[in-house]
Amino acid sequence: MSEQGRFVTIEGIEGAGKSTCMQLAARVISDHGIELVQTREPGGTPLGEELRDLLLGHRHTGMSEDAELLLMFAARAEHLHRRIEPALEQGQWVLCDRFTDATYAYQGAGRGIPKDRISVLEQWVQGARRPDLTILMDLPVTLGLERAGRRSDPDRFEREDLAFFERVRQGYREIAAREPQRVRVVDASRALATVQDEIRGILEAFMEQVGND
Ligand code: T5A
Repeated sequence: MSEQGRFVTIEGIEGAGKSTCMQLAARVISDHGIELVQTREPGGTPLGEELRDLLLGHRHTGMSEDAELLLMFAARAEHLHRRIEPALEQGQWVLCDRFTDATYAYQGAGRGIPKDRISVLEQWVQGARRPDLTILMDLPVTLGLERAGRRSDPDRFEREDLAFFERVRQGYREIAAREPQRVRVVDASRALATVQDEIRGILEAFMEQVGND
């Protein structure tokens, strides 16, 4: 049986540069001859992408917090079952734009849903599966929203107020403080080339460490 792949996630508030840096991260990993699945949450499967449309679109602006939380985990259950677990089992790596840290940050810190309720769903849907490495792209909320706003019409989350995103950012930083081994914080307010150099360094160090395990 081949060795299990590794699960790498990229997190951060709106406009942090996750999508931009996913491309670079994918290249750095593939350049080491590692087979890679590149995906995102919510989404990553046909059902997950439909749930993403419901979650980010404006057809259900008054969606309850619990419905939002459960839809995130419904998409995640499908994603794990159809894409993430099969890829990892085959020894491929998975690079995912957002995962459950986003749920703790947005639905937990942002919306105020207690952590222990989220952790029940995390256990149920994921079992022991957790990311092996998470890159948290951190930057001031105003800068992130400014960058995101330049690019597209606001989705349902992007219409939240500044205080919401401050709580989300803080939620992410608390996760990083609790799990410094897994979560590497990158200052994403700097020039793109500088941010990408740091991400490259983190990934190369991680691949070397995995190679030595
Ligand atoms: N969500 C998700 C939850 O609430 N709970 C969950 O469990 C999960 C999984 C998903 C939404 O769902 C929520 C969170 C989100 O609100 P999304 O589209 O996946 O939405 O995520 P967004 O954060 O909305 O994606 P964005 O595209 O806005 O942000 P990115 O990907 O971080 O930013 P990116 O790369 O598109 O860059 C934005 C702009 O900035 C420029 C880029 O060129 C681009 O124009 N840029 C820089 N400019 C200057 N300097 C730099 N260093 C730059 N880096 C990027």
